[in-house]
Amino acid sequence: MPFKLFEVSKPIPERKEHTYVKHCGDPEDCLPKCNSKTIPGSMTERGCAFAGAKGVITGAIKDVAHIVHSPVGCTAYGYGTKRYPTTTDMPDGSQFPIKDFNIKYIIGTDLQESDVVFGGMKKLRQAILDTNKEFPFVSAIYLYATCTTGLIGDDLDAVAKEMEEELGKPIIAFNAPGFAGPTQSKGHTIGNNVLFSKLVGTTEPPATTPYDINLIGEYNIDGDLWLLKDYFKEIGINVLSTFTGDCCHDEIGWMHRAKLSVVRCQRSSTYIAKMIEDKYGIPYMKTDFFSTKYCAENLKTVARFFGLEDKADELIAKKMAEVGPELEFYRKKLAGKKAFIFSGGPKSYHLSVPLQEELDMDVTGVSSMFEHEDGFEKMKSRLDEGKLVIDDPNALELEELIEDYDIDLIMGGVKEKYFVHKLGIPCLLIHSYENGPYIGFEGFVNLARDMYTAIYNPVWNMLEFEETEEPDVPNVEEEAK
Ligand code: CFM
Repeated sequence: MPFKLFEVSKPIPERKEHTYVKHCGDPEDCLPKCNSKTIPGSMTERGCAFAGAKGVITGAIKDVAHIVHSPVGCTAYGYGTKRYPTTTDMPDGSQFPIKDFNIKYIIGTDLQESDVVFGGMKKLRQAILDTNKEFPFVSAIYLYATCTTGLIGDDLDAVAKEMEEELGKPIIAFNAPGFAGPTQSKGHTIGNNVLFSKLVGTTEPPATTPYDINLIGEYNIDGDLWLLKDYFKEIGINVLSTFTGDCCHDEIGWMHRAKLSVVRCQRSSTYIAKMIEDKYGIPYMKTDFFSTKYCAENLKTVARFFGLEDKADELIAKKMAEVGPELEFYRKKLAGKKAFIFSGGPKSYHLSVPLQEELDMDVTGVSSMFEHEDGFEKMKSRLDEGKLVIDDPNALELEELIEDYDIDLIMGGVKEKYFVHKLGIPCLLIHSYENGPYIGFEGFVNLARDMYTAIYNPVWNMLEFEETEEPDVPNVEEEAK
């Protein structure tokens, strides 16, 4: 195995199982170990289950107040959104009364030691009353358990039920304390289950058409959703509900009225699409709109369902004529550049083939924070012989990877960006994006442009590195003696 992953520092032997070098002859189920608890001592970049529920699934819902039942840290953590912009447009044509809509309402219960000892439900009730008084215009109030309240056993469902009756406003509890699972992925599942069981089937849309879809797992990162919505509109397809980018509380309730569910992010939200299919008989399809090739293919597949393939062809031809020449420029500039993709999971397989086939880049490997076996199968199937597939890499491993594989560009998140820059390598944000949207035809040009400007930035030629000795790793056990 050419990949000497664990030589930077003290090795963590168990990490070996989380790394796989693709050999085409290997059986299909030969994958890195994944979706398991983080190994102690490995400085993971994962998020927790609360982050998965609030940060990913519900945080983009624009007309609700989110109460995080926690000491102040989780509230502050939950306040940072994923850069999912929203409009003030409501489905009935009205406007939500608050202008600065990109700041979603988040309220904390600021638990203290006495609340931990005597219970925090009283404080939670008060927070709901205060929220209702301060923000009477929100459509619903969502409550979040965190590690602290999960451990002390506060019953959020009971408080939600009691206060919903008292206030006459929907109050929904999400019991996804940080420790509920090994990663944020567990929070996705819980978020899907709660929204499905509590909301779907409870409201009716203002109007329906024979061409209505649910666009599921599209969170409108830097405007991705708006681009896709425009494409569908041009084809003649109506997005009845979005789960959950730029969406309203009531929209979730009428997802059972769509004709088809289109699943964009397959890790975080296939769950609800499946539950809607099982209960209401609405079929779903898993899709991929990153890059011109996938976007064209998948728009056609969705359009075909409604007999609108000709319209899709027209749109694709028009878009390709628009983006083709610029993409060709970037293809020449990016050809042969080595990229490593580190996302939560899905973006690692969405982007690997487009980078290779449409931009002639060399994808050295991919990794994921929280994917499960099915996602890793897709990642592996989209890579060539000898490429790397890594579960939950830590900073030291990424550092070694950059050095050993002579990487030109890391595609990752804010946790990696600055230490990668310190190594003299560009790092492009593919979670929240640099200058998105990145989805669809125009989005792929934006991505290519950002990769080009990152790699060709003259700053990388101005850096000088001094050779330094690797410091000895202190032996904590010895010193403690
Ligand atoms: Fe789905 Fe997403 Fe992703 Fe995700 Fe995420 Fe994300 Fe991601 Mo960051 S919902 S799984 S939990 S595609 S925030 S928009 S980029 S890790 S690969």
